[in-house]
Amino acid sequence: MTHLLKLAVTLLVLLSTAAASAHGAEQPARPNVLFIAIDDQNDWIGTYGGHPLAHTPHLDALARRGTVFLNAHCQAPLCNPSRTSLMLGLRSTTTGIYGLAPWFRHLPEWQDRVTLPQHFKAQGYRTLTSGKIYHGGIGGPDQQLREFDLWGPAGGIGVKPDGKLIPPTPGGNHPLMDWGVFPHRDEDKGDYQVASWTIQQIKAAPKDQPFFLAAGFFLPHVPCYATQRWFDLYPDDDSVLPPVHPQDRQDTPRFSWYLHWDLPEPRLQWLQENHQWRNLVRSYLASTSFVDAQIGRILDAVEAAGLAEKTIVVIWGDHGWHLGEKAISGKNTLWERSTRVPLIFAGPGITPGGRSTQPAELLDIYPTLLELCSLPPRDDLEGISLMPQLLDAATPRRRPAITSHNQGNHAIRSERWRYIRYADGSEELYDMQQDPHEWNNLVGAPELAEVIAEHRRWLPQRDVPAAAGSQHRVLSYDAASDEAVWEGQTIGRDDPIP
Ligand SMILES: [Ca+2]
Ligand SMILES: [Ca+2]
Repeated sequence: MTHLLKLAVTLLVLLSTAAASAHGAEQPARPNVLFIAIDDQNDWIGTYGGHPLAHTPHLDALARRGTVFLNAHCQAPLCNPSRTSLMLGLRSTTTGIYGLAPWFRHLPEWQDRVTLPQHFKAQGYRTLTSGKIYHGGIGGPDQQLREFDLWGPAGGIGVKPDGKLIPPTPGGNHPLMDWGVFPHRDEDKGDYQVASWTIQQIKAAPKDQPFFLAAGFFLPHVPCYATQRWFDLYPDDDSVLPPVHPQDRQDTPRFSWYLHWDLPEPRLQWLQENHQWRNLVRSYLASTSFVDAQIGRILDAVEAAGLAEKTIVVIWGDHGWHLGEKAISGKNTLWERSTRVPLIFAGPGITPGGRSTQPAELLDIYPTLLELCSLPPRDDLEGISLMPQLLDAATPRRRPAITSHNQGNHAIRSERWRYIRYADGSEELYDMQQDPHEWNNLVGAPELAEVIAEHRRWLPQRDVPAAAGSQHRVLSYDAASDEAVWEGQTIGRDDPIP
């Protein structure tokens, strides 16, 4: 070898080493993304500590291998607005998508908006999906192929009992309001099939093209049906019940009821009177453990395929769920039980064992994944990359997490506090360190005026009315007439709370 050639080889080695270290040691240039959603999953997950008995060994193991955001919150406490926000990288207060309709492609301003998977596709990724990622209503095969390259099973409930397992529920005995154990096979559940299809895609993944693979689990969304083995993980006694304060709503504003005024999800009082509270709690926990097992099957497949070091895993829930807290079941609130969600990242470039208590938003997933995969950043996203926390979980974040439910109603969650402001100006403040169940509304305390002022600063500047075609769980408020309208029905100031 000539002297010149030796020099050239040395230079090349030096250059490639520098390029590799710029991306972190041994980190693949374009890792795969495994993007897993869990519907209506609150913080009842082992590593989150939201319920002391929650049995989720696979999520807990993933958390140890990655970084967990313990103070992560949805941008809207409802499927369609939360998922639309995450996938577009925009708040519901920017799009006006607050209800279960419209599908954002039906609005001219978002018709061509590049979603998270579309951005990956434009950068050469193969995009695949199954189960519930979007809320639905996407349209026929042609429209579907605009969103993802390949569509697997739709998932959902799967096998159902012949009739409802619980007594008729108030507000029309909605078919989804059901839960319990009945004899069936796990293999016949929609979520099992979503996991099986996802595993097949991992096994068959082309070696020369990275993938963005989305899997959306339906449970623990109601109806929470599970087989006996998942119920057996939980005691059949009242030790499973979450702590509730019997007079908890005495210091919450009347307007807080307007956010979930008239819904099929039963109130706590109905659950108690019909001996369904414990059954619902066990069914929800059983469903969570079942989904955890499906996620475990997928993660095992990633490992078996030798892709663990080449695949970013991100797991998120679209919003939480109340199981008796604040006198209700369901979502559609601005409290912790409804806004706090699992958010876990693992894979190349992510520090193992990280546990961040900094506020994080689902909105942050989009820019974070772009940075993790070294894709071109975008300047039109409202989230902020979590990369600093994925490297060092203690890195502070200035911005609190913001959740909105319809125009004018917002929660601001900082590291210590939750501040809520409703459209009629009524407010709440909770000290989450001293009062993790949010039992004591401190908003009137004069010594906390500065805390309140600091949190008020973060109320969204842009706060648009509901978009055209908005339907289901849509609330509007007119300050001039002090009139609130819930799903087209005016709520009077003295109307009894349903
Ligand atoms: Ca949901
Ligand atoms: Ca209270």
